[in-house]
Amino acid sequence: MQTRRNFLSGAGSIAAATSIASVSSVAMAALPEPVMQTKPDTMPPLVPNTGRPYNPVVTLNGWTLPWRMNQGVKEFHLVAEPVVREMAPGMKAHLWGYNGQSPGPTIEVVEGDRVRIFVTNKLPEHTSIHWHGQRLPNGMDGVSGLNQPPIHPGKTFVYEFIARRPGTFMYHPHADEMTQMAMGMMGFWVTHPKVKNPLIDDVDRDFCFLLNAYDIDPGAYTPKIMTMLDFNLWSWNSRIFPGIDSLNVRLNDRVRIRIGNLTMTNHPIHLHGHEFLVTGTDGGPTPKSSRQYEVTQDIAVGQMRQIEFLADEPGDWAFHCHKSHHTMNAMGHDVPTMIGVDHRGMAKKIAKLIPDYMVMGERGMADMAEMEMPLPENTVPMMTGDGPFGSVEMGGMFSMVKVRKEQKPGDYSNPGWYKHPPGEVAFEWKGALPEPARFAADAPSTQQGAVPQRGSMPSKAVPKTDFEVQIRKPTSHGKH
Ligand SMILES: [Cu+2]
Repeated sequence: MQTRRNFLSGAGSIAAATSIASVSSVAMAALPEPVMQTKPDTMPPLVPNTGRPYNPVVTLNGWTLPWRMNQGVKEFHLVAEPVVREMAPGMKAHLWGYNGQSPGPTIEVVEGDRVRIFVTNKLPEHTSIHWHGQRLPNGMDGVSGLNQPPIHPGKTFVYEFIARRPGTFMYHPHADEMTQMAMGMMGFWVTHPKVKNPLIDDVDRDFCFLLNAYDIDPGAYTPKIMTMLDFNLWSWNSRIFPGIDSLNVRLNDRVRIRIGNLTMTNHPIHLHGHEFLVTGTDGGPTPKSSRQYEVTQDIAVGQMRQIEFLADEPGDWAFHCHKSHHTMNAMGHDVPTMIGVDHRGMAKKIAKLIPDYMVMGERGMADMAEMEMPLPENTVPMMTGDGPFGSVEMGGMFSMVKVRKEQKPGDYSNPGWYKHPPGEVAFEWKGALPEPARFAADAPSTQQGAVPQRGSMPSKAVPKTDFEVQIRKPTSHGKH
């Protein structure tokens, strides 16, 4: 639950106001009380009530950190600490993060804001924070050892700089980075434009999330920090499908999605049913002349991308990483390919010894999605997610953009499954199937040694019984 103790509440009793006034110089010098959040739900946008106005973002399965204004400076308080993150219903991970969550809260400011961030270290080892992508004084860049001494456990450091350019940014430690990022320490940062920027369009909905990855054995709780590539949980904001909320929008909304990649590999992020423009990268808004419509945008390690589209097609549109191993949960690795292998005889023999023996994967892996297999405690199936037509057979980096006519402006709640108009769903063909026509090359195909002529095209349908294949095996010493 969110605890925003007294520092944000404007209206208080006279007694409270008096006591604040009487201690103001002390109170103003003190740190802002840290705000904590432990729920993994997508929180509604934090509409600014102090400072310059802007259209706030919505952090997928996350939240925005409240601030206090102190003599014109926006003050935030981040607490680096161990956290418990529910990655999906049924699976919790013991991670490190900020203010009760991994990732940490999103920080939203306006171009030109002076920002002061207090960072308290409650980890068992030192840390620091690098403000990825920002223009700032060198000593505020957060590389431990290079720009500053490390923040030791129990200590608080202060970072202060002006948010000089609008755009999409991230924050993460630059101290024992491999461990701390593998443990989930990262967060999002959005700097909104101060005045109307010709390259930054107004949008109705502005979503953001980080791509991250963990290696947690089924049944375990803590990530293996030495893993470099072979992660088994591919997540968005430390959530895996079906734990990732859908992005719910109103029909004809202009939608922006900001994505940052802090995994160890690239992710081609793919949206169904719409084309989008890449309107921003690490360096800021893209020139309009460089924009082209896409349906997939690859996001490399350490990069941020902003995509924008008009949500003008109603429905539940898949939105996912296009690496098919990244839309799977744990257990996806080290399973031999069994497609086409007939296990029936062997399975029968083994079943005599082990009555519950089950063969996996001989008809593809789809069986896995619906199989009632006993899972170890604290894990989720490799592919799962009940849809209106059965299992979605997905995991990991998968969600949906739900476009609805009835969705109210500002309503981010899940509208449920799309109700397809009659005649607009793929259906089973119940009629007869014609015999498939088969083609052969013009060159004589049954004559030994015949080679199809260059440029010869298949042109003639022949019955399949005439089709013959010549195989010549090379001998061990290379002679025929
Ligand atoms: Cu991916």
